[in-house]
Amino acid sequence: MAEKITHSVCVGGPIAIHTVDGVIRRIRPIVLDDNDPKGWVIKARGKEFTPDRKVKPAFIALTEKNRAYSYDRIRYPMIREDFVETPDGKNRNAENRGKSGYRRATWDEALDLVAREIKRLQATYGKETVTACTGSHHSWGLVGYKLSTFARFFRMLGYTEIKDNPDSWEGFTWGAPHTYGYYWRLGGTEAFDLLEDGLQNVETMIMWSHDPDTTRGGYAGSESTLWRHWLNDLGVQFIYIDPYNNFSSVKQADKWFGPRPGTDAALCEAIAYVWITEGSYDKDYIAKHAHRFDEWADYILGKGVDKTAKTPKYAEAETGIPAADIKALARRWASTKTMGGSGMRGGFGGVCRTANGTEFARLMIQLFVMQGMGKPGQNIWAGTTGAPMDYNFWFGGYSDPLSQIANQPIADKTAVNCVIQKLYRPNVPDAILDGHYEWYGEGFCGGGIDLEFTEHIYPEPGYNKVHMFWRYGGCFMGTMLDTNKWVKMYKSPELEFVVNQDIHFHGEARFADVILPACTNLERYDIGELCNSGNGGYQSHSQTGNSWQIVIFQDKAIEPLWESRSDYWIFAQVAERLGFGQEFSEGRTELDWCKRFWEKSDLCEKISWEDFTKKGYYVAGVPEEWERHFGFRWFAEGYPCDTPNHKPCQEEGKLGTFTGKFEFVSESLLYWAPNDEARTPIATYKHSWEGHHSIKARKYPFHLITPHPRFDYHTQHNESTPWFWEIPENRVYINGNPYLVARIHPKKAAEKGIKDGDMMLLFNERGSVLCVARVTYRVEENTIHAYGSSGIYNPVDPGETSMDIGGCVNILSPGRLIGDMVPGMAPNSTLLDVCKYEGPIPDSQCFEYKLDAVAKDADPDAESCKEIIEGHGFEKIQAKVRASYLKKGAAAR
Ligand SMILES: Nc1nc2c(c(=O)[nH]1)N[C@H]1C(S)=C(S)[C@@H](COP(=O)(O)OP(=O)(O)OC[C@H]3O[C@@H](n4cnc5c(=O)[nH]c(N)nc54)[C@H](O)[C@@H]3O)O[C@H]1N2
Ligand SMILES: Nc1nc2c(c(=O)[nH]1)N[C@H]1C(S)=C(S)[C@@H](COP(=O)(O)OP(=O)(O)OC[C@H]3O[C@@H](n4cnc5c(=O)[nH]c(N)nc54)[C@H](O)[C@@H]3O)O[C@H]1N2
Ligand SMILES: [Mo]
Repeated sequence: MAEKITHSVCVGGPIAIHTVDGVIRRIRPIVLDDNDPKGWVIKARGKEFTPDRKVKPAFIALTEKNRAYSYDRIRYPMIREDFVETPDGKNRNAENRGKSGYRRATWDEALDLVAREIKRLQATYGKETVTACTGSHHSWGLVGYKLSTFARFFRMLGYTEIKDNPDSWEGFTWGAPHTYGYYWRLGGTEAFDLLEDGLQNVETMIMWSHDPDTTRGGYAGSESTLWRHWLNDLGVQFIYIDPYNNFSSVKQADKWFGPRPGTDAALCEAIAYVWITEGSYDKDYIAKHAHRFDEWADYILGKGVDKTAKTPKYAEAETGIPAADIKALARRWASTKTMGGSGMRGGFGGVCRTANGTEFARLMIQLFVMQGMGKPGQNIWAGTTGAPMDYNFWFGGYSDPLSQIANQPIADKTAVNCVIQKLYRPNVPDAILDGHYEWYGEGFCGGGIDLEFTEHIYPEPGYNKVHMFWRYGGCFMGTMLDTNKWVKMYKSPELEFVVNQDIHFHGEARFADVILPACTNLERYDIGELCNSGNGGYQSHSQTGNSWQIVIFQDKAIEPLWESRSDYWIFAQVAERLGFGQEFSEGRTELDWCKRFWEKSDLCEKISWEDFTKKGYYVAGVPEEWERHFGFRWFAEGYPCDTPNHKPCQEEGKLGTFTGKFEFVSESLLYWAPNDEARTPIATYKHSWEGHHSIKARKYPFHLITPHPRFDYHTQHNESTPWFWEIPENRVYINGNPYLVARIHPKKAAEKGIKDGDMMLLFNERGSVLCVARVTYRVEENTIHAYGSSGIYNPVDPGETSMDIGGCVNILSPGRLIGDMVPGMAPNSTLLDVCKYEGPIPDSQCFEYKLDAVAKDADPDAESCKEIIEGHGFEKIQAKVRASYLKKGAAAR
């Protein structure tokens, strides 16, 4: 037996992969050895805290074996059965996309077709006729990353780029810079060294729209769970504010507040009201550091244009939280050292993805400012970041332009896109279907606040429209908005040619003319530093979400399965056919590129290439007396900024706002957008355009919230890992189909005649999704909770905008953006109604479509892979999946 242990990083953290005879047997945490450096020690309140000597993956990472051998891997290149390669691109049966079957093709046939179509289309309409887009997330590794390999190929080709919306940060990106700058962190905060500050000083933690045990596993693994247990052991009290009593809250909360979704800004205003009327805020700090505070205070006290005092009673009417509780919360916050924040990094959270997201973000920051933000134990810090690190060791994260194979110095030549026309991701279907679209912003606006106000128009004057879509990943049915519009777009003959390149057969794959099977990052070489997302307009030093700073050689654990190939190989092949193969690869293999990252970073000074690739990882130790740079301390104490990610303004002791102070009346909004109704110069609570005050609420009385899935990383795991479907809080089998669980309050369930375990239809004017009801006091009364951005897209009538039985709740979300000038997504501002579903139980055979498309083992060549799988128990999973799909009659429960 040939046994091997290799290492990798996935979206759920680092893993060690045990293989035997070329087959993955186990996925394990990485356990450090005696040669690795010692961990940091934080001394706090008479105790010492140090991390365990292993690197802890999130549980989603432990599914990597299942994901590699999944039943829904795309195994061969495929071409739509009724696709006709007409010379003018017309009459290609576009309307059948989504329901047509596929035939297996050879790689040569598929790649030749793709190259021919690119040539034809670009010769006819110009370079801009091709557009392409990845998801927000990607398998980990700097070589294969979307900003590396994908970007290199498409920039060299020339194409209409699709700008991502800052989906994780929305309200913070578009709101927070107008209060405290930090546009270069997309409105997120700086949490440097706040783990130590928290352990030493904090008394109360406000976990606002935050479920860290669920979400922090993304990127950092489960490292920070232990830190929050340490805080518990020190007697710190935790307050959770979330319409759903989420998993971390159930485990940890001393108190849970369940506001009506999208009304948190009113809660902020009332907390401020209590502090102002009781005099319990830091007046000296405000006098020194705040701009136009008094005007805002007047507004809170009812002396503003609306003449309404923002009393706890006023907030009770909006949020549903009793006024006495609001007062108690405000008083505890003011009388104890309090830290906290919104969502996974303090500047995220489902609440920032609502129609009121910018206003909440600004008001929440203002509250922390009122208590002296930056003083010991008083800060925005969500208990998930801010571990000590060696700031002098640089390896590079995926958003660093210096760490992408699209650019120098990793490549000899930087790839430059010659097309300036752009599309905006949430509105790609609108642009294609209407032929015209206008929007504000640059997607991610890390380069400056002014970028938020740039105007774009599609098509750009003098440019042609897009006629080819190369979709890399297939998740948008489950992760974008009002997603049935993507169905309509795919069926439009405006798109003459559609390619889908993914690892698993996700929702959009079935709308492609050609499907190209990529392999997982366990089947190719790569390199990456755990949790380092880089400095390219994101949040620098995100590795502080992790206890160990660790760079990993992502060795190839197994050969690509079936006929899948690495994305690099696929792009190199097409580049070859289009005449820029050599320019694309610069003669390098993927392993050669990995070595470039070692060579061009500090890693080469620390460990030889041979030792690094042999051991598989390198841990950068933290010096015993590490440099401390507490987030915001410099500002609170009035010295030039010393945190590692500073800007010139901060060296002068100023914030990145117009005035350099915390702006309670925003000068940047007064300057650029004085009439913007969604985001006013004074941040205020505003009724949602889709909320309980809307006329629509008469018909659709419930708020749907669709947070990030506890049992998935967006669409990447649930769909391909059937054992997740056995978790009763995730899915419940009925008639062989694993239905997503949606949660409803007992009072409302009774009114609707719905019992726990009943089939419950979620519906509004945009579509309907059939779920299984969980009747629970864990949701606020007016809320329906169902994990979003993860559904298995499974319409009963394939290819149509019909009822879905896969839990694809993003079908129900509004396509409307936060404001006319605020192009953020707001999936948590969705109204709908529910009913007990008593219609015919859908025939789960429609799943067969997917299986047929991916699992046809017609060719005997497939045998070797099949043997691998059968020899190691995967056949059982496979059989089970099939049986459950096919089972009819009695419910499987
Ligand atoms: N309702 C609702 N919707 C939301 C959100 C919400 O809170 N609620 N949150 C939003 C947020 S913050 C985010 S980040 C987005 C996430 O939305 P997406 O980024 O769209 O979601 P993923 O499922 O991560 O999509 C990744 C896709 O890329 C593919 N892929 C991964 N690695 C590779 C690779 O190496 N090669 C190839 N070829 N393909 C690969 C995967 O198979 C998958 O199809 O969802 C957003 N949507
Ligand atoms: N397991 C897992 N982990 C992940 C991800 C994943 O898909 N799965 N995705 C990763 C990504 S890309 C990101 S951006 C982060 C996202 O991290 P977050 O933005 O923090 O995650 P969410 O789940 O959207 O929001 C957190 C909480 O907000 C609550 N919430 C929703 N609406 C409201 C509201 O109106 N008011 C209040 N007070 N609370 C509200 C939800 O119930 C949820 O418990 O997570 C990352 N980690
Ligand atoms: Mo995200």
